[in-house]
Amino acid sequence: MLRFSAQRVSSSSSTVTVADVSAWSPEPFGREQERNTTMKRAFITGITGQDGLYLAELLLSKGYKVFGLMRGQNNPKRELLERVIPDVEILTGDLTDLSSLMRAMSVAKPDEFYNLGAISFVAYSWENAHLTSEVTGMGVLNALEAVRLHTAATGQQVRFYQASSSEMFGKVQTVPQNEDTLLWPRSPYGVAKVYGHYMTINYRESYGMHASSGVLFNHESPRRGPEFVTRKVTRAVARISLGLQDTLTLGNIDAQRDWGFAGDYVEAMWLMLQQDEPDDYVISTGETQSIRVLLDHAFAAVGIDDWTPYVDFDEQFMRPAEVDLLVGDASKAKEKLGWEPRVKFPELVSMMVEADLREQKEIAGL
Ligand code: NAP
Ligand code: G4F
Repeated sequence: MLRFSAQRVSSSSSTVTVADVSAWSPEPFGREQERNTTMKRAFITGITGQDGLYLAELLLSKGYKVFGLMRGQNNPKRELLERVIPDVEILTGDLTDLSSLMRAMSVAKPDEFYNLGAISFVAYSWENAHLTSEVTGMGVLNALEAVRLHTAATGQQVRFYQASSSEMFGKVQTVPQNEDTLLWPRSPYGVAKVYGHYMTINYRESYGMHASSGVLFNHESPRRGPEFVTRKVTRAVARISLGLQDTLTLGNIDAQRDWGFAGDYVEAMWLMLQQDEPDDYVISTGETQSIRVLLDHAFAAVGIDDWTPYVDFDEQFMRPAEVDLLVGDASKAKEKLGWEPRVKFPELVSMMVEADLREQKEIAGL
């Protein structure tokens, strides 16, 4: 049973709304693989992001003590975190600052380190290629170094998860893509992720670190940032159906993505760190849809069969180099982790449209 409701969180400078999906209660995956998690400690970078929130909830539900890294001197998402996941201890720091990570490690003393922090918006990465390389690429090196130095100083073994991405496949060399597919990134973000991916493998091979990479395909939820195409569409569809917006402007609607539900995908992250041996895993649904099909489902959810009058094209949303087709083969994750996605694409889109309808009604006082 999936239940979603929108929450509004006010801060002094802005009002942030978030779909509260904390009521989402998964059937536990891989019970037989569960180690004794009594007060195990986890440290998450990217705690304020979509995946950080779901992962923190998952780990808290398993009895972990969870620490999250938050950047900035007055991050507007602090209040959101304190409301949605009050049991998480927030530590300040930045992936570009190794000393801040070391300080956070000395407090968190984690058994498991999930490196989810990144500049994650592909389009933005062309405009801010250097910054993206620093955070999304070099940030991984800093995270790995923080773990290595912490272990050297304390003797504590720390398992490490790196949030790798299907964007690394770029100009895809096989269909579907699996762990052996040649990487051919098409964006500064993709290049930075390839660096982080191989650095994670290198630390595993060089230092014997329990370091695993999840090569995750696109995953979405009501918590997805509104800059990404799924949430941009579901939010606009909700607003159009409520008479709050006339049209939706997009770029390349022929691109195809393998879209899953973020709540399912964070389970795979956790499972990777419960294995005796570290490894790399593709996580995907195995099904791909174009943005046209996304539009079909999203508009149908509010009773609109023909979306063409509502959708415009603008060159500004086209990318210098596009990833045309992504579809993943997650057989290894199924076989070794016992992981499979549960939420199907139509259900995911309906869930997001419904959450956006609730949120937009609340904002508009309808
Ligand atoms: P997201 O919602 O964009 O969250 C990114 C997180 O990174 C935010 O918490 C952000 O903090 C943090 N961050 C940004 N710059 C930072 C810095 N300099 N130091 C520390 N933290 C920083 O991303 P997501 O969708 O949850 O994805 C999580 C991870 O998985 C990312 O690494 C992403 O690249 C990767 N990934 C995502 C997908 C997907 O489809 N969602 C697929 C494959 C891989 P602020 O809130 O302060 O900005
Ligand atoms: O939703 P998107 O911005 O996601 P994209 O580029 O696939 O990246 C996401 O998934 C990656 C995994 O493969 C992650 F690593 C990454 O961090 C991020 O989470 O765009 C999806 C597709 C693209 O082909 C884009 O060109 O939608 C197309 N699109 C068309 N019009 C648009 C728009 N994308 C956005 N964001 N906005 C548009 O108006």
